[in-house]
Amino acid sequence: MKYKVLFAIAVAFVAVSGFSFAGLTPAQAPEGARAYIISPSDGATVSSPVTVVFGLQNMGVSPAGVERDATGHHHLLIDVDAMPPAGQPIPADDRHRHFGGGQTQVELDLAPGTHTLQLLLGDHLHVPHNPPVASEKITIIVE
Ligand SMILES: [Cu+2]
Repeated sequence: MKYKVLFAIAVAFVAVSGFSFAGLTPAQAPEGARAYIISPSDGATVSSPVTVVFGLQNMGVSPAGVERDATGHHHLLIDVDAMPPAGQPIPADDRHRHFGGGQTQVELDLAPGTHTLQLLLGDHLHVPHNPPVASEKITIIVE
């Protein structure tokens, strides 16, 4: 639950420093930045728990709360249809998972059925970069 604590700290920082969410300036995405899901592969049939491994090119991973150029932390969107809005922190709930500790993989408990997974990088304040660094959305079948 470390990511929830880090998220809370970042939200508290934003509140204290008086920024409004709408006024956040997203971090610039470096040239050629690319997020991708290393595994599972698109269309795979898997069993729960599912190990999801996050890939990132031309960009580094920093924990939430650490402001450093050309870095961010991973978010995994689970069964999310619409990309979270630009210029705002990515929601934190069961379908928008934050990896604010700088993690690059997760063991996911998923109910049997079809699910989609997509990565979205966020900056130190959990705001998607400009332009957003997101993976392709993959579909998996959980037995
Ligand atoms: Cu985050």
